[in-house]
Amino acid sequence: MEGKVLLDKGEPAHGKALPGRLWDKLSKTRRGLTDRINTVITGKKAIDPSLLEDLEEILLTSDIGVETTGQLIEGLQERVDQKFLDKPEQVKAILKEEMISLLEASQGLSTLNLPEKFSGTLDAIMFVGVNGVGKTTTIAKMAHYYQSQGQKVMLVAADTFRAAATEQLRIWGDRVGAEVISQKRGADPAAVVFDALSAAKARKIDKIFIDTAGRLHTKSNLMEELKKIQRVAGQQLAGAPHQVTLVLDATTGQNAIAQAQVFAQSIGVTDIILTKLDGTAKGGVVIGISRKLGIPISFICTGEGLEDLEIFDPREFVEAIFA
Ligand SMILES: Nc1nc2c(ncn2[C@@H]2O[C@H](COP(=O)(O)OP(=O)(O)OP(=O)(O)O)[C@@H](O)[C@H]2O)c(=O)[nH]1
Ligand SMILES: [Mg+2]
Repeated sequence: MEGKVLLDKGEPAHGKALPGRLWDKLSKTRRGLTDRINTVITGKKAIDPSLLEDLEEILLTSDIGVETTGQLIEGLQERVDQKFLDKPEQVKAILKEEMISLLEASQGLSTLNLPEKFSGTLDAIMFVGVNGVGKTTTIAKMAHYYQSQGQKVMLVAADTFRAAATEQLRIWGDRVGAEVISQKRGADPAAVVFDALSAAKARKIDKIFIDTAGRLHTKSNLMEELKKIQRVAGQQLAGAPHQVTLVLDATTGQNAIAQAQVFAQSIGVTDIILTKLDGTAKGGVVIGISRKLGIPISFICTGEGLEDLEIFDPREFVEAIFA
């Protein structure tokens, strides 16, 4: 008798944690995905081809991508064929686990400085991406994040092309209390980085964030400029840049995948940050990008403020877009 009482007390209240900040921020994607899936499975008695077609359509319009959607639907079909799956209400739980394992597979490929890692020596992190994706804002958030972890950070204005770029980085630098290294407009970005690394070594900085110009990934001369920055950085500091972080705007959906492929092929990318997940129903693109490129996602951004940066956690993310 007594044992039974104890067992009852030990059970979690409703088996679920309270929805957190990420849950609120990802509401648009969740509505597009979960609410629509709920609608198609409610009242269905069996998993028939028309249900799978409806699910396929929903996954595609959430920007998960054609191939990844195909893989998820095939996985469901196989389970139906093997009689491991027959109830429509089981579909969500299976899709969720599949998405988490797709994401975890790419995260596992990484051996680099993901957020938890603190090397104890100077790390140079170069930010790349097309115009307006959120590079400069994300650098400010990262600087703020690492400072709160007790690290010394420095920002480098290697976008010497756009008139207001250095000024914008300065304003963020002032706000977070980090030093910003810059030169005059039109200076060689590689030279700016070379000098900044020298200053960072002298000042015992832990992390230096390099802001590069927003550039169209189709312009090869601009890719050459990024390669030059990489080369010259390595001459000043062995192994620099230690990370090449590609920033992608989640609201651009499948176009973000195309950009990622070009950057990955041209200059190499160590990790990806997805921004603007707060304003979009296309959050599924995170899963497509991860599966297609096999590049780990280090952080995601969900707003314009300094605190709107989250360490990417596959399970937490999928739980927030899939209820
Ligand atoms: N809603 C939302 N807006 C964001 C987020 N990240 C950046 N932004 C906004 O996106 C706009 C562009 O951000 P920037 O940081 O200037 O982008 P960038 O890549 O540095 O742009 P360029 O230097 O011109 O290439 C700004 O208005 C930011 O406030 C985010 O996570 N959510
Ligand atoms: Mg910028």
